[in-house]
Amino acid sequence: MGRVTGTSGAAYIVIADDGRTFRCRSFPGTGSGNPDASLVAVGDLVEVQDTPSGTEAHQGIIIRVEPRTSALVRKRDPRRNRSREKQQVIASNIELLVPVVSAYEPPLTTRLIDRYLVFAESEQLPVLIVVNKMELDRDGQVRRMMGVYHDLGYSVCYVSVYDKSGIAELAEALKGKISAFSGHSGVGKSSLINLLTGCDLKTSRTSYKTRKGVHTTSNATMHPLPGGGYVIDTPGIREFSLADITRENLRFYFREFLQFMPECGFSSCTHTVEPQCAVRNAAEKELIDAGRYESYRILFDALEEVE
Ligand SMILES: Nc1nc2c(ncn2[C@@H]2O[C@H](COP(=O)(O)OP(=O)(O)O)[C@@H](O)[C@H]2O)c(=O)[nH]1
Ligand SMILES: [Mg+2]
Ligand SMILES: [Zn+2]
Repeated sequence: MGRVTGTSGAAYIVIADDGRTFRCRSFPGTGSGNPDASLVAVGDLVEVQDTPSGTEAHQGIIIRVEPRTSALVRKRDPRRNRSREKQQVIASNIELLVPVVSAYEPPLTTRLIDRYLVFAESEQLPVLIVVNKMELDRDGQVRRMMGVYHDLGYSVCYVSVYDKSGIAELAEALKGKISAFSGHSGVGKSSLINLLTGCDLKTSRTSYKTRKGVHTTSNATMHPLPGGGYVIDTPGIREFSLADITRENLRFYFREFLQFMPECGFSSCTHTVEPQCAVRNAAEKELIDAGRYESYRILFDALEEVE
C-alpha cells in the first residue's frame, strides 16, 4: 500500500508503506473504490505494483485505489460541464480541515472564516482555525475578533512563523492526522508547512496583492510531518465545490442557531424576513453574534434558490 502525495506530469508520486517513493501511472485496469470521481487524487491510498525501471528511481503501476473517507471536490465550470463529467477531487481522506488566515497582510475577515466553518460543518470535517502572523497583533484586536469562535467551541491556534510562537501547539494538533491547509494567498501557508515539515516550498512576498491567477494552476501537494501524519496544501475555498450547501440546509451549519430554531414561528423559517423569527431575535439581542448572523445572510443571499 502507498499514499499518493503529488503529481508529476502524468505520473503520481506515491510514498509506500516502507518509505520508498515511487513514480506511478494508472492504467485502464486500475481498480477504483470511488466511482464517478477522479480516478487518482492526492491523499489516496493505493495498491502499487513495482515495475523495474532499470534505474535507481522506483516506478510502479497503480493497481487499485481504495474508497475515500472524504474528498475535497473542485468547483466545476458550468460552461465546460454540460455532461456527466466526473467529480474532480482536489484531495482525499482528509481528517482535519485547517483554514489558515493571518492577523494582518492580508487582514483578518471573519466572513471568510464563517465560509470555511459552513463548509466544514456540511462535510462533517473536524476543523482547526489557524491565525498566522500573530506577532503583528500588538493591541490584541485579532484575539478579540476571534473570541466568538472560542465561544462556539471551535479550535483556534494562534501562530507566528516569524517568532515561532504557537508552532509547537500546532504541530501537536496535527500529529498523526491528514490535514488540509487552505486559505488566501499570502497568509503564510507555505511558510508554515516549511516550518512544520522541513520542506522547502516556495513562499512569496506579495502574492496576496496579486491574488488573481496565483491559485489557478495549483494542485494539492502533500507533505509528511515528522511526528506522523501529513499536511496537504490546497487552494483557497473559492476553488472548492460548495454544491452540497443550499438555502435549505445552510441554517444547520451555523451551530449556534440550532437552539433557537425550534422557537421560530414557522417550521420552515429561513431566519431572514419572517416575523417571529427566534434566530433574528436572538441576533438583535446579541445572543447570537451580529457578524455571524450577517455571514449567514450574505451566504443565504448568494445561494441559488432551490428548485
Ligand atoms: N509578519 C509575518 N509575515 C509572515 C509570517 N509567515 C509568513 N509571512 C510572510 O507572508 C508572505 C506570504 O507567505 P507564504 O508562505 O508564501 O503564504 P501562502 O501564499 O499562504 O503560501 C511571505 O512574505 C512570508 O514571509 C508571519 O508569521 N509573520
Ligand atoms: Mg503558498
Ligand atoms: Zn427563524
